[in-house]
Amino acid sequence: MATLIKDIKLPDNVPSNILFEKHIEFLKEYGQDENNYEYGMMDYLRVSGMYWCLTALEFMNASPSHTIEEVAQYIKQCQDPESGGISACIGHDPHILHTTSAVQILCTYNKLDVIDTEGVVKYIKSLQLPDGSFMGDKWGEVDTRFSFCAVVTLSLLKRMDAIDVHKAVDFVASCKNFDGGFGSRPLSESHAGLMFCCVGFLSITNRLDIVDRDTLAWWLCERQLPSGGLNGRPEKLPDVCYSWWVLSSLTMLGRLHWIDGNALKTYILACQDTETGGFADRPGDVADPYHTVFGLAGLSLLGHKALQKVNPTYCMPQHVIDRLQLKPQILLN
Ligand code: GRG
Repeated sequence: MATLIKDIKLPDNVPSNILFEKHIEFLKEYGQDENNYEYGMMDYLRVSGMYWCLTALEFMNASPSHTIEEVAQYIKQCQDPESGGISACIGHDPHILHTTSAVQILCTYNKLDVIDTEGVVKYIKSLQLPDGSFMGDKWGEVDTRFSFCAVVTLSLLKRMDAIDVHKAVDFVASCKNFDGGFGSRPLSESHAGLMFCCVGFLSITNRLDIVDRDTLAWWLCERQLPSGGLNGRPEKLPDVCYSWWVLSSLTMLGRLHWIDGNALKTYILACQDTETGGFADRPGDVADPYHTVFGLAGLSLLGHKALQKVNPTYCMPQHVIDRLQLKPQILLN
């Protein structure tokens, strides 16, 4: 069966470097006006949005527009005293994704003491099902993203003992496909984003022996298109966020050198908005904090010296992971 290659043509004038000042201004101003329509529309992803903005600024060694205390107090108000989970914004239902983002932010700034961490542990534990999988929240959606969030959060809190790790590993192993990749649930299509979640999960649980290393790394390398950009699955367009999901997975597998790093670097730099600042999914599209943090994280993995070193498993500054004395498994070349 023929494979369709969809791709884009890079613009003629690709910036030769990171537009630091523009990105810092873009991130500091993003979503600040509470009276703005977009502010209300972004309620459902606010705490994760804070993680994207703050982490991107941290990678660039820049400080946020709010004080760390203000950030921590906002997160505190998002914690549900009953379940212990953290929501996207004040008054919403808690969800594992925002609970993880909140813990990542608070660990980065050494501010875990503002929330009830035992409540968070109780919440994550309550989401594990008998087959080892995790729900995203009390409404029951199951996905390997939530398995990853569970172990990221509990390992940052040093409370991996709270869940059944063996069963959690069995569930993720059951999501492995014939092509070496992983999907969101057993028999679901392989996807680079979920590959990151499953490889990251196995890196934290020290079970990377479960992956078919070279088959998986080959599938990930196949994501690189003639433009240099990466897609998330066959026959899809490139998107700068896969610079992170794919590259971090290849790094954990010790196979980063299997892709053309220079071509990818050019693609990522081309996704910068030279007027507004920020990175977009593809050159010329509208920039946002999600694509900005993962574009910068990808450049950090490619060895950009002016950026802080990123940890490939946690997508957090390496110095924070070192401070917490965490040692997620990374396979050597
Ligand atoms: C960053 C530490 C850290 C945690 C986040 C939530 C999560 C953990 C990761 C998300 C991984 C991810 C991007 C999954 C993709 C899910 C999916 C099936 C997307 C498909 O969306 P489409 O069809 O995208 O819009 P493509 O690119 O395939 O067209």
